[in-house]
Amino acid sequence: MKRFFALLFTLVVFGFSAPKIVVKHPWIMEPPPGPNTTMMGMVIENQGDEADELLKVKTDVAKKVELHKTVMKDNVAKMVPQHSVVIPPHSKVEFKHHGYHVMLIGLKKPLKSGDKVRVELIFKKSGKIELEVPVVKMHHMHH
Ligand SMILES: [Cu+2]
Repeated sequence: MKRFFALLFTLVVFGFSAPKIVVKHPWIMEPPPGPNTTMMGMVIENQGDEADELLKVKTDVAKKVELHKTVMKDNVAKMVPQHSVVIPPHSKVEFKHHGYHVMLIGLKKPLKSGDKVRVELIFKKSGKIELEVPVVKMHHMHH
């Protein structure tokens, strides 16, 4: 019996490959005057041996949150909603103005630089990751 547990332990520790998600440098852009919408960026790093997938982003400050990807079409930048974003093993995906980003649509209160916003990321395998995301001022809006 002891040997069985030792074997099981070995399998769990060394035989189990999994994604390992680390989120770095999250930010939310201080919304420009006008549209009640802003953008969130971050770097999602997967240090594990298996891919993971960002399925959903949740926050109380916006009515709706969407995953977007900016693509060039006929020389015009267009934002295309994404169902999910795959984070391959041993790599990182940067969320920023161009490329992938998180769109916060229908802000329920004004966000000012210096504010902190609670955001939940939901991954297919890693589950829920909670973040405190600072609101920052940006000088250029590439959108
Ligand atoms: Cu967008």
